[in-house]
Amino acid sequence: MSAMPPEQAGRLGPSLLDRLPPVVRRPAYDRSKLKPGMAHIGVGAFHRGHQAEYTEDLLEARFGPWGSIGVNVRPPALAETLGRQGGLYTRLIREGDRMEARVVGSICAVVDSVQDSAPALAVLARPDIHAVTMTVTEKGYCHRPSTGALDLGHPDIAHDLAHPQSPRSLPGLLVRALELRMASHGRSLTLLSCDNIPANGVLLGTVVRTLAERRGHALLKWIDANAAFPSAMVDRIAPAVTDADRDQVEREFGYRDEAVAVGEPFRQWVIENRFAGPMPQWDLAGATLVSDVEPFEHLKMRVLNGAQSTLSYLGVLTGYEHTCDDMADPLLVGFVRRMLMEETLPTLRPVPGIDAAAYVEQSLARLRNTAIRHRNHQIATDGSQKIVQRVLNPIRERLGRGQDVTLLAAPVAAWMAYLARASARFGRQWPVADPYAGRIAAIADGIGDDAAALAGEILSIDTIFDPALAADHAFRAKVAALLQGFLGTDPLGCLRRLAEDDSSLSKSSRKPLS
Ligand code: CS2
Repeated sequence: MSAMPPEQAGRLGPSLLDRLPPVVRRPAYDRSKLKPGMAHIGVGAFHRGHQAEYTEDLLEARFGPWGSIGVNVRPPALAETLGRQGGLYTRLIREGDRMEARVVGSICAVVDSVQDSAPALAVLARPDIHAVTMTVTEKGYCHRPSTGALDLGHPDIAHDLAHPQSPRSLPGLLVRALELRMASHGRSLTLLSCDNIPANGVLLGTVVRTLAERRGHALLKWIDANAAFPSAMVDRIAPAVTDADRDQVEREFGYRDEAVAVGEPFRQWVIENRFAGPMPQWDLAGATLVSDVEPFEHLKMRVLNGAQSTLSYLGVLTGYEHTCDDMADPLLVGFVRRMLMEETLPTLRPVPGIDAAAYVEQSLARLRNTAIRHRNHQIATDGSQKIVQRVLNPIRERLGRGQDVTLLAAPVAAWMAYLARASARFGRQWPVADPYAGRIAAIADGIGDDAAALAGEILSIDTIFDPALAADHAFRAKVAALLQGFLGTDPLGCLRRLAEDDSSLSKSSRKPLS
């Protein structure tokens, strides 16, 4: 690769754009003319690797006032990284030995609003902002995962009910921004969730309306008439960025970039075509606009994300570091393929233009990409917020139809084992980040290794497990049996036994694991 001469090396920023090495693609539009038309809350690696790149493609295809103001409401602050670089960053696409670099310019400013909501509110209430998009992770919505209702007991929601003008939660921030818009220019707003949650627009609409209702009927009425909450399915594997990635940019391209983003070549964005006002035409950049996102999101969350979560828990239990390490183990790959083909696919509605079995193979191929160092512990993070849409919903549907869930019970039990093994009782085998980590560790400390009692107690957490599901005897028994194995000295022995003794799967079809 041709690096920039060392004497010119510096920090990425607008003044460096004309001096980037030719191998780095740069904005093909005049960035000095870029005006903001939307804001994005949560400018993390995923946003930089996905939506901001779609916007960049759109600006190149048809230039318009669709720069994005990045609003950052959680640490780390962005002022010294992306902010100091004028919103510019390098997006690296990696696959095998191949790497492709592009400096993206679609984020035109960055606002940190971590301690105080005022800077964020000032942006969200601006009349030239027509859309607010967001990636705040599953737990940012302050909902109960089992039902999608706002969790009124959430400490940030309790705070926002008492102090609505200085909110801490995402729902509180959006309600206050809508209130400010209603009271000033009155312009409509589209609020587009880009998080991996089923019916994310419905969920966002629910948490915002529930909170707004408490602020008064007039605000709720205004929101119903002037705001839209379309759903969207987003997809690109974008692991946490490491020092090695930043150092590689410096070494190969000759400049320092503190806001590098890394991703795989594949990307997809399916957006519900229901907006409150002007919107960027992301369809010109490859996004798909549809009237119903649900079949797309079920396919993606149950197949790709379901595979990732399953592999992450089983992978940690086996001692592997990354998804691509899990994918080098024939036992794990065989199990996951079979789970998806036999139990997950039959729960899916047909998706226009996509063959589901081919999608499974494509997903597994993506997970095999050795250039994407996606840590199992990263994917395992916040599992309590992820397993409902990835695993529990297909399980519920199958049980409702009297179908078997032997294979899908494995990720549930593996998730329980992952959290239990992080407890003092099991020797704190790894640190866990999950809002339910403390509660489940306390359960494990109290119960110890009685797998049936442990599974029963975890299944009784009704904000995660729908009570009817938790009460299903067959499901409980399968989870308990697998959990016993996953807590033992040979955690994957039970998967191996499933593979060797197919009859233990109690299935009519008897295909070997391969
Ligand atoms: C991953 C997702 O960490 C996780 O939960 O499963 O971030 C996944 O990589 C993306 O949804 C892919 O689009």
